Amino acid sequence: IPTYETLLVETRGPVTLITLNRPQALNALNSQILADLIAALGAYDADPGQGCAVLTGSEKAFAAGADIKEMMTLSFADVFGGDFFSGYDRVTATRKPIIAAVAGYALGGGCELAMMCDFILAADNAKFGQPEIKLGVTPGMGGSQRLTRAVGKAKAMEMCLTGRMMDAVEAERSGLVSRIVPVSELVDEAVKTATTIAGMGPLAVLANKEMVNAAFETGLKQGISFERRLFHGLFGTADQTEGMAAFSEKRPAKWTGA
Ligand code: CO8
Repeated sequence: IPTYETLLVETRGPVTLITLNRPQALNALNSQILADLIAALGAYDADPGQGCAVLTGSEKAFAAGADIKEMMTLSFADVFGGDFFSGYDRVTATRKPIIAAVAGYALGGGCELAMMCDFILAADNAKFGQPEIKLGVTPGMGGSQRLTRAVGKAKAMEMCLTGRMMDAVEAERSGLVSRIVPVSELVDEAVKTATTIAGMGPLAVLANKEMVNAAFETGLKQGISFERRLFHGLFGTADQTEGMAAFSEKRPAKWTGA
């Protein structure tokens, strides 16, 4: 595994654990973190031995936002001309699953990065927010759209307009996170969940991720049609034959990804 300036990357069996590591700035997302993340996620996606990734930060902060100090002197020409933040599209282009394991602050771009992952497991001390309005700007990495789809207009609008934070209990109640776990168990629980996913048939994992994402991106009729066609397509795979045979023979399936 290559080493990165702003990330710690390790594998735990079939799980790639990526830890944001700029503790001096509460993991504020600067251009080096983006470059490192793109490289690490690309390597994960390309490695057939890896089936699920976990993206986490520290106990104090998943990430406290885009790096304000790096951003403060940029002009309109810089950000529009350079399509600032568009590099994060590479995170959502990752085909294999990524679980965000969030402890502490997930603010601004940090909340947006967590929402780019496939689902969020929250530690009991997690705090989510889109405080950009306090800096005279708005979310710029998808927050206004993904937060609204996740928690509905009322909460998303209030959070974007006031910059208030949502704690883990409210985030779970609102559908922003799948579960809450004690902060000391967060990474282990996320790796355990990722190990379960990595133990599934790899083609079925890709198909399930694509179709749940389609629910975010298409209308109902189109989404249901997309689901059905992908479901049909899996009947062309050896893993469908094996998975159903294993069930009827009461034994674990042996996936080949074929
Ligand atoms: N950027 C840069 N540095 C940061 C950031 C950040 N987002 N957050 C924290 N830091 C730094 C602090 O400056 C401090 O550094 P130093 O020790 O050198 O002064 C260090 O991290 C520790 O932070 P604090 O001392 O502030 O720690 P506290 O525990 O007192 O407070 C908070 C923690 C509440 C998280 C506080 O740090 C904070 O409010 N941070 C900023 C949160 C924020 O506003 N995030 C949104 C940023 S904007 C964004 O993400 C998207 C912008 C979209 C623009 C679109 C353009 C196209």
